[in-house]
Amino acid sequence: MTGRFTVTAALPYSNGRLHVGHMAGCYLPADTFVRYLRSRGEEVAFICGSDDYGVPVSLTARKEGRTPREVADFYRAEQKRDFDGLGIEFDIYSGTSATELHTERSQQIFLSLLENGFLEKRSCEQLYDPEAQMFLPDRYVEGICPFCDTGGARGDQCEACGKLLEPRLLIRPLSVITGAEPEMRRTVHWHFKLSEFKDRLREWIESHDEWRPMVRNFSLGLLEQDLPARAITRDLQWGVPVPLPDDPDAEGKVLYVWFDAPIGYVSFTAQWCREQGGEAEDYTRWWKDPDSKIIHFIGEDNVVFHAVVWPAVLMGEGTFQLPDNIPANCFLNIQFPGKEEEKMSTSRGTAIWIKDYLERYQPDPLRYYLTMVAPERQRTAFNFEDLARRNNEELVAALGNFVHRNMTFADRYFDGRAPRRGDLSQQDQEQLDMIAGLPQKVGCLMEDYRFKDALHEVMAAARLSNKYFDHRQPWALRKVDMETCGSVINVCLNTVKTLAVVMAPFLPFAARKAAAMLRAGEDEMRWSAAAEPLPEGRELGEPEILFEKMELPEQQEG
Ligand code: B3M
Ligand code: ZN
Repeated sequence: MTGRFTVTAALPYSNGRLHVGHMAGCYLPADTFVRYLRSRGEEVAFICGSDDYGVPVSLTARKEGRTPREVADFYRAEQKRDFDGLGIEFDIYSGTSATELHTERSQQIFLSLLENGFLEKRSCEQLYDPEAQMFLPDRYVEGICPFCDTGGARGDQCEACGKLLEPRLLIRPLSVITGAEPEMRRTVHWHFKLSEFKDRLREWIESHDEWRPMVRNFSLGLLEQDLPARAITRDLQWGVPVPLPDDPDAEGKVLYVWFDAPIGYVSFTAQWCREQGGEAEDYTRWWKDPDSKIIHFIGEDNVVFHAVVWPAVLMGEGTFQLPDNIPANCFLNIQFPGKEEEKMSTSRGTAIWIKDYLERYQPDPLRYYLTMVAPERQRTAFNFEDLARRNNEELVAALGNFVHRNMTFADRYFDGRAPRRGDLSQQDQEQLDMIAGLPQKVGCLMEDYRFKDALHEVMAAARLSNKYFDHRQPWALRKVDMETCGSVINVCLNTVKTLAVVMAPFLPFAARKAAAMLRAGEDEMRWSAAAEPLPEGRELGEPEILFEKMELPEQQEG
């Protein structure tokens, strides 16, 4: 795996703060992956921003008595704080309503599709709210899902079964704004002829047998069914205007939010290129050059849009590369003490907010836990007690302890310097071999998007290293054989260095501290330098604790 990577994470709707479910879904794995690539010295663009248009933001604006633009600007800034606090470092965090480049790019892609014959203007029936006097697209309507019978299904997609919906397919639909029973009215919309891409999509997805089975099977399953042409315009104010000034039918219409949102990845890349002092057009390097690999990190509910609709749009447009992989995570449920596992839900208040967590705790333990329970293959659950326990038993007792006991040992008995490596025993050599193989082992798993397994390898190495330390007993050797003791500490400090490099994508804050203690520069912290020996005699920094013990929420009260 070498070259240039365009890595995106799903654009959150700018209508609320972010919780642990969002992070586990796509932002944390994306950030971990990007940190790994950068450590390998790859060229990476890490692109994200908010999804501002459409019904979700409009509904929040209505509820909060603000304009959609105010809501989008407000939450975009708040979300950025959540990301910063957790160390999720995008190259750009923009917003679909925050740059003209997005309007231009979206309109241009719409026009290309029209020109290439993949759009069709059609008269159709839509739900209309007679009280509010407006059409009710997407989430403006809720009702019963015709596929799985679950109530409270939203007009765009059923959360329970993941199927794409249309408001008029809902059983007993009601207007979310007024509660009124909607009536049917005729309107005109541009439809995207998705079915024309069926064969190409199937061939393309089938050629990617390295994708996660959930993503592959779900998408291939959709291609087995009918793919009706989908309306990509809406009768709304808030959105990218349909760019057909000479067509009276286009008046008062905007692009559907799921049409313009993925284009955000492209327009934000253009904005970033410009901010870097280049031209907006330089985005083509990241999106049209076959040497660039495009990787979309998303949550399970977004698979249909990223693995089917968006690639079809790109095929229809004709000049873009298709995504190389779409690593989607499943949902993260939540489990409160003494309760059953349940769905994380903003509206029911069953979520843990990043902002609340960061008021009390360090970011790394949350990153650690969310990777260890990551829903990479199936849904898993967040449990706060489990987080605290794993922090204490794993981060503090294994990884943190190994680093700390060696840094303090060198500080105390070797004058704060890396001791010389003399003759090595078989155990010393085995420890060095174990560490030397670690970057490769962890790296292969990262490249396979198996972040949980990769982190397990790091932790297994930390545990073995503690065992090595215990066996070699440097505290006893110190009294009888300072030379051998020095060799053992030398091996251990080299272990700290390798661990610091391989933990960095997961635990960037702790890794930075460890690097500072080793006085290791950026070059020494590269993936390829992970097992290169630390210079003997190197003056070390002050020993510091990497991870604090976490108290369980109940214990704090008492
Ligand atoms: N905003 C849906 C969501 O937040 C949507 C993702 C857009 S990615 C281009 O789940
Ligand atoms: Zn359903």
